[in-house]
Amino acid sequence: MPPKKGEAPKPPPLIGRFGTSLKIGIVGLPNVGKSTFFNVLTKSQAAAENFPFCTIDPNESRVPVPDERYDFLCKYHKPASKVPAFLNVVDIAGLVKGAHSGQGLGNAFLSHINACDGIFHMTRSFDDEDIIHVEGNVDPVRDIEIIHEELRLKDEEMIAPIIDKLEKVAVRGGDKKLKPEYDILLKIRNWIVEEKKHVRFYHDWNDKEIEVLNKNLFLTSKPMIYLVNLSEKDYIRKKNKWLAKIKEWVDAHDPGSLVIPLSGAFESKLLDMEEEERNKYCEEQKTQSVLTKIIK
Ligand SMILES: Nc1nc2c(ncn2[C@@H]2O[C@H](COP(=O)(O)OP(=O)(O)OP(=O)(O)O)[C@@H](O)[C@H]2O)c(=O)[nH]1
Ligand SMILES: [Mg+2]
Repeated sequence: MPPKKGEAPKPPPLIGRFGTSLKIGIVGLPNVGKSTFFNVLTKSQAAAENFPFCTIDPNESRVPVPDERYDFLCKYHKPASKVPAFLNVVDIAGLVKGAHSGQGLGNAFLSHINACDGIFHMTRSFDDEDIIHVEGNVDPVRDIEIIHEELRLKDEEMIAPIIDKLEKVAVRGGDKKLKPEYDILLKIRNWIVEEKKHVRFYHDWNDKEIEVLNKNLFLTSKPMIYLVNLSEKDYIRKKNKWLAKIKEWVDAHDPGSLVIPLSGAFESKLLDMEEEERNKYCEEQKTQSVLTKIIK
């Protein structure tokens, strides 16, 4: 149910098993700037923090999370070994329509998303005739819906055998202990399959339901941050015709999730500069890199 007027919206429940190192996958259509963002994120942080970051493979990298409290503790206690919190970032290949049934690079990549705790959903809001758009034109709201539908369809596929298996024991087998779990799964299925919604969109799952959701980690229950890739010009002037539309869409469908504008082109440019030049450029343009904010 939507919150009543005047009532603050309830924050989404946190679904998932989170450890000390989080793994975030960059997801989006092909050619929207995911790898560019992955590169600037991993390189810039390694350089800025002077931390021996570890590339796990070309598509997965460890990014330390900047934290003044941590720096303060290290300075005072001078521990023999220092292990900052870090984020594992995974650059996942582009998804296209039909990916859940194996289109494009399809299914394998959906399983890469499955291994992540959260999702950076990258959308393209920059115009550039030279960069092919798989859908023919720039329309990030449509693109968000395409990606969402693929994730949802994958969950649809995933929940079916879970329910079948449980039905055998809980309903036909008459194992009463399992009946509540079965009923919860039916409710989850109804939400995903009939309502055609993401698990994350519903904020009123109760504790028992969250327990079942934690046992079966659906793609659409993963926390999502929307990254809007702008041209450098739009990023600097903080204006882009799609931003309000995307924000509106997210507030209406996925309330509570963050929308962060960035510019892959701008961040790459900064990365190629020496520190002094970079500071001067940011000062002149009255802007700064958004990478630290994203990581935090
Ligand atoms: N103009 C412009 N081009 C960009 C920007 N970010 C990325 N590109 C270009 O877009 C193309 C695709 O960028 P990638 O980062 O490889 O895109 P991707 O999302 O990883 O693509 P796939 O791996 O194919 O899914 C490259 O030619 C980039 O140079 C940007 O902010 N502005
Ligand atoms: Mg890529």
